[in-house]
Amino acid sequence: MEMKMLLFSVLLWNAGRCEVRDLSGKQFSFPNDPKGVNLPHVVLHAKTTSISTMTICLRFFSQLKRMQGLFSLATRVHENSLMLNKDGQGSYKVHVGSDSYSYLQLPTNHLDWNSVCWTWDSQTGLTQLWLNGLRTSQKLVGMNHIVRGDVSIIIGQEQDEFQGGFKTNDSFEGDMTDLHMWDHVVSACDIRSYMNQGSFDPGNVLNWNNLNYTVSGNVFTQDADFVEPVCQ
Ligand SMILES: *[C@@H]1O[C@H](CO)[C@@H](O)[C@H](O)[C@H]1NC(C)=O
Ligand SMILES: *[C@@H]1O[C@H](CO)[C@@H](O)[C@H](O)[C@H]1NC(C)=O
Ligand SMILES: [Ca+2]
Repeated sequence: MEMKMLLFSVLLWNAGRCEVRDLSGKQFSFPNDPKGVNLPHVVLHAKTTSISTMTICLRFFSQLKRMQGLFSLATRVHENSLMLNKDGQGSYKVHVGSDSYSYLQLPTNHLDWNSVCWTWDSQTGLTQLWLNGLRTSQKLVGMNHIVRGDVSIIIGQEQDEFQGGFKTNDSFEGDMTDLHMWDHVVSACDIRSYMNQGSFDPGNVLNWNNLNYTVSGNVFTQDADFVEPVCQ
């Protein structure tokens, strides 16, 4: 009986609540998860069933020097349908369908924010990564691939199966803010503007200023300090 109650409350707690909020000036904080039982993560709800061109931008702050997932979009066919992760040396891996490319050892801050944008166009396969105002050259990944069907978008954990398959050794630890996703390749000018705190058109697939999300486990919503706060 007691066990059933416990299970029930764990299920309830895990089920979380869908929230739609303007998170501008806010961040999700993912502290460490010493017992590894919470698998803290945030599900981002997007209304999309087909993606052939996209840009994702986000800012993260993390001291962790191991592999960690930054963005994980899975379909029922491809667990790493659109995935971005980084390792301890600052190498970033972009994954599209069953194709991937690793940008080796990009200069990454460990005691400050990192602004990262990733663009991909299936028609040409061209993909590019931006980090803190710098950019990589164009690479080819996932040419002619189209992300189809139900999508499951998760931050905080990396999916090794649709909506699950989380492992504590590639979970995200730190803070994340200003996550946007567009269904087109955002211009270099707008990306530079995003990185320099300028104005930009918010994402039309995921919009931090109007985000539909569900939190699970120890994830905290706090004031972000990417834009220098004015102290009261
Ligand atoms: C938020 O996402 C949930 C789950 O996909 C959906 O049922 C709900 O309609 C969405 N809310 C809004 C306001 O889009
Ligand atoms: C994480 O652990 C799993 C097994 O639990 C292993 O297969 C995988 O390679 C590990 N990943 C990293 C990034 O160390
Ligand atoms: Ca995976």
